[in-house]
Amino acid sequence: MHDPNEFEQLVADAEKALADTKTPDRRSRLATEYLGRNGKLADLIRGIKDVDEADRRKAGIAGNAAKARLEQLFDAAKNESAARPAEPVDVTLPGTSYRLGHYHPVTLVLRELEDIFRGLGFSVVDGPEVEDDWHNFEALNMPVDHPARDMQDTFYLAGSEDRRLLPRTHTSGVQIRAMEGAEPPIRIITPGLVYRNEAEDATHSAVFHQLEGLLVDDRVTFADLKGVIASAMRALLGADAKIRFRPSYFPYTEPSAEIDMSSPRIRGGEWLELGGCGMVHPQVLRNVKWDPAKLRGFAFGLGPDRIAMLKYGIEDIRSFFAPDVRLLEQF
Ligand code: YSA
Repeated sequence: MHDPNEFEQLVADAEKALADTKTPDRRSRLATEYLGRNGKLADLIRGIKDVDEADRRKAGIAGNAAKARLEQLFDAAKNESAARPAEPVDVTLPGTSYRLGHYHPVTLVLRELEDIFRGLGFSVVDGPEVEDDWHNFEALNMPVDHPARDMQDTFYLAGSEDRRLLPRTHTSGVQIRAMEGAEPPIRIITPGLVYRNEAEDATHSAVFHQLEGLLVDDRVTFADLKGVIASAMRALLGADAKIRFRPSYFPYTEPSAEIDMSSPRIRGGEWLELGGCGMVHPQVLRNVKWDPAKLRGFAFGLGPDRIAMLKYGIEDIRSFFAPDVRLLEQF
């Protein structure tokens, strides 16, 4: 700095800039520009040390005066904008519209099924997606080397050789978890994701949902199982939906069956596979220390993705797991 008059010039500039400034936001930025620690005033004050000795005192006084004047200017501007009444609200302007999200079609089916089964007296429980060998296989009557383990192609988690942890291949392990340490009777459903090392196509995904059900009490028959499944599916798909049971095999049920359904409104009434079911095998009850001489039960595992495909006319299961909001926007 060479000329103490530069302080006066700075105040004049600030006055002019303030007069041109409309918004409180701009004004506050201008205050920082002039009065901030690295602002224009601080710059000039730092330059005082370079002024000729004879004028240095005068420059100091001018600097202090400029600081006081700038503070006064910016304070006054701030007070004036605070005192001004707020802009009037134009109530005729259209409101802000927000985009609404959509539930995934599989979530819709799962929620509807949960409601239906709650109405039939079942409670909804949750289970872990990473399961151990005992719950996913062994307690379900599938010891190591049992050929039925090949019915589901399993991924294993690396580094878990001692406990053989795996992304569960079905929700049936939650049956064991629900019974272990509990007292009969029991009536639960458990929805969730399962994982299989499978080739994918329009009706097979390597990651998909299941909805497991389990009921154990002292007098339970296959007729109860048929009644529960038929009324749940009619509630979901309409009173004209038909259910059929085909003999099948699962190591944890005896007898076992495959459930098919048909509805005149879905693919022209074609029979479609819905899931597996059966009467709980006595060995499964023994594995959780329940007495098969006193207890009977039924269990089932349904495929909600396939049900959602049928209900909403979706051709390819893979679209449920693809990140495309155009699918979701339709529901
Ligand atoms: C059987 C008896 C019980 O007492 C309890 C449950 C079960 C079901 C058994 N745990 C199971 O997983 N059987 S399953 O392999 O046939 O799958 C059941 C349903 O899941 C199928 O009917 C189908 O609807 C669906 N599913 C199977 N693989 C699938 C699939 N959905 C999509 N993609 C896949 N890859």
